[in-house]
Amino acid sequence: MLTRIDHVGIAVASLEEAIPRYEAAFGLTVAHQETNEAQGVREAMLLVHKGDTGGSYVQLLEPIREDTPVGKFLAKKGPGIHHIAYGVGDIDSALAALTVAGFDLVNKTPVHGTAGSRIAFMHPKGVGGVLTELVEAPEG
Ligand code: CMX
Ligand code: CO
Repeated sequence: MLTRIDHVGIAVASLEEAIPRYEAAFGLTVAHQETNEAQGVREAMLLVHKGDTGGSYVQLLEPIREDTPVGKFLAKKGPGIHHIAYGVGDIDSALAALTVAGFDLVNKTPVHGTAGSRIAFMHPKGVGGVLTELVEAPEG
């Protein structure tokens, strides 16, 4: 079902502060930046590796408000790893299979993710405390 690690999501207080750290440490560059109102974040994707099935990224996440998943996480736990995201070829069949297997899905149907991708989250309680995202890359 899974085709790659698409990204590791990292909660940060400030993108302006966090991006130069990844540039300086690893020479990564920002491949994409956007605000996703529905997810409550400003995000920057830094490319780590280009693979056969799509890229692998570090996703830096700055909350746009306190009352958002990343805003609440920062307030409770401080900056750090927020979620892991796996690539899938067909997110609809992946979600159907996870539903049959009894997993608790935050998104029962896909929602809008980075750069037009389709994404869905599994609740961390059902995955050993790991907030888990599935990503179907956009066409082309
Ligand atoms: N990783 C692991 N556990 C987490 C977590 C995370 N990122 N966020 C919350 N939790 C845990 C909390 O520790 C808490 O556990 P306890 O009950 O043991 O204390 C529990 O989940 C509830 O935490 P909460 O702060 O009350 O948060 P909510 O219930 O309001 O929301 C969740 C939790 C997972 C439903 C919400 O964060 C969510 O919908 N996440 C998916 C969307 C998202 O994260 N969007 C931002 C990223 C967008 C992107 O990647 O593109
Ligand atoms: Co993500």
